[in-house]
Amino acid sequence: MVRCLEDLLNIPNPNIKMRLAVAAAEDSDVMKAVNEAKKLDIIEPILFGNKSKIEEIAIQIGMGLENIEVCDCADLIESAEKAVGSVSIGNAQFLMKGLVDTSILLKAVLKKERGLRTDRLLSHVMVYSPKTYHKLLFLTDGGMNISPNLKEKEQIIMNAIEVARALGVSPVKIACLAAKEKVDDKMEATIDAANLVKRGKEGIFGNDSIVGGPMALDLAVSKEASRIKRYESQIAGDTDILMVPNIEMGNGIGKTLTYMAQAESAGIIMGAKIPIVLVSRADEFKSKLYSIALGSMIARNSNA
Ligand code: COD
Repeated sequence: MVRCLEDLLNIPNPNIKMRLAVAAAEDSDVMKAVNEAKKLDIIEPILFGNKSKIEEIAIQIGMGLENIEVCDCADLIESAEKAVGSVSIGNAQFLMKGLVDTSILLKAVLKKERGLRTDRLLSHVMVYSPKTYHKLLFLTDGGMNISPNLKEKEQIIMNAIEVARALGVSPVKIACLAAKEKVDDKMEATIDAANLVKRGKEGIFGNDSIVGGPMALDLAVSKEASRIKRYESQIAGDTDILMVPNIEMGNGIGKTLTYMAQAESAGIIMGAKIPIVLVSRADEFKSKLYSIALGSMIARNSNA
């Protein structure tokens, strides 16, 4: 079981290394993380982007490019297209966002002709290890789906459960967040949360998961708050996955964990044929390294 994100760097590696295509690799922290992951034998990288900038950064950070494929691209769109193209044809087993905008990369992934879509929704899953919480905390979806409907939320939960299970979480406890605990006709998040709990009881998320909600964030992560508010739930104060109703709440909780609680993190997009490592450009080197390790583990699981 993975108890902290550092554990991701110590998962025994089989002989086959996963090849990672990095879109717009010309970023110092991205290249440092890629270099470290290569040294740890987690990946074999292919770098797409502005070749002269990549070479310049490689010198600055002491990264040898002798055995690394570097593909020169004219701009960010070409970097995204070519990196996506390399996973489409099987040259790489997973993809990472470098300096390119999230939406540019995701639009390239979503093009039908690339063959990377499945019948599932693509969604973003973050994993945090806040010092103030007793276990890893998963957050979804603060990175891709802007305002998902009920059906999309079901798939967002399924994608996050897949990541939690890959890290050994069992049972998986999912809190469907809203602004309050009672269903309110004026608040769609509360209505959807109640429906998701119902769907969970019907078994669509598997036997090993418990869905709760609607609930506010304090009840999801604090037993004390739940006791004071007399809120009874198997998952109160012991949530694994925070499922947010929209991208703004997800983005806000994620940035708060990073900047106010100094929580380390890893981020990934699930639901495509391959995992996509997606972290904010401002995220530090460690977060990028953990995300690569997480992506490599998921890619290995799906190639096994
Ligand atoms: N999963 C699977 N297919 C999808 C998804 C998804 N999540 N989203 C769209 N599609 C399919 C649609 O069914 C359609 O066939 C095609 O892709 C295009 O759909 P559009 O026109 O709705 O999508 P786009 O290309 O305009 O936008 C998709 C994005 C993911 C780019 C968009 O939703 C987006 O910009 N999300 C926010 C990303 C972001 O900026 N995050 C910032 C925080 S890091």
